[in-house]
Amino acid sequence: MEKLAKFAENAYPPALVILETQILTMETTLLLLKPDALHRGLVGRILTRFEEKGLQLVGMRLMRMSQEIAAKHYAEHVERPFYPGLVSFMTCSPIVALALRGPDAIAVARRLMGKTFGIEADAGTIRGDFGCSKSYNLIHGSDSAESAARELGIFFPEGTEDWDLITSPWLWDAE
Ligand code: 3AN
Repeated sequence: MEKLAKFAENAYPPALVILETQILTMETTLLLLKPDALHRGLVGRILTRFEEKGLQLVGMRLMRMSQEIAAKHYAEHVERPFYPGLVSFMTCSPIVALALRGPDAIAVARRLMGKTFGIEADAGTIRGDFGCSKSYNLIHGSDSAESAARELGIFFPEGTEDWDLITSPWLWDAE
């Protein structure tokens, strides 16, 4: 009994008082590791960035992006001059689709990715550290809650994996 009381007193992580302003929204985001990431052998290193940050892997698929999936995924860009090249690039060889969960995961993942092309992306970001192309940019990440829901539906139609990350109290303040 005494031992148990002692343990609770020194429980890890210590119970924190979470202020209203610290409450974060749990989100799941969709990332695509593009063909250049696979050809360059960067899948592991890119995934490591997200794991180290504390996002939870809840979906992972090595797959081909078909013309149909490309048309759905990039529907908003169909009129853009770069659209045909973008679709050829994304369908030329396999990609890896990832679903990652965590507090504010959509914005957190976008910050880790950096600006659209490596040439202007900050050092320390994935695009900033691993590339200087103005066409190939290694990774896609959902840019809003609406796109995340839509894109997760395209790449993980059967849903994502629901599992407990035992380190989450250390990473996410709660859960
Ligand atoms: P991001 O991926 O940073 O959200 P968006 O949404 O502006 O970038 O563009 C979607 C994708 O379209 C980019 N990931 C990139 O692959 C491609 N793209 C955007 N602008 C260009 C461009 N000027 N030339 C070629 N591809 C482009």
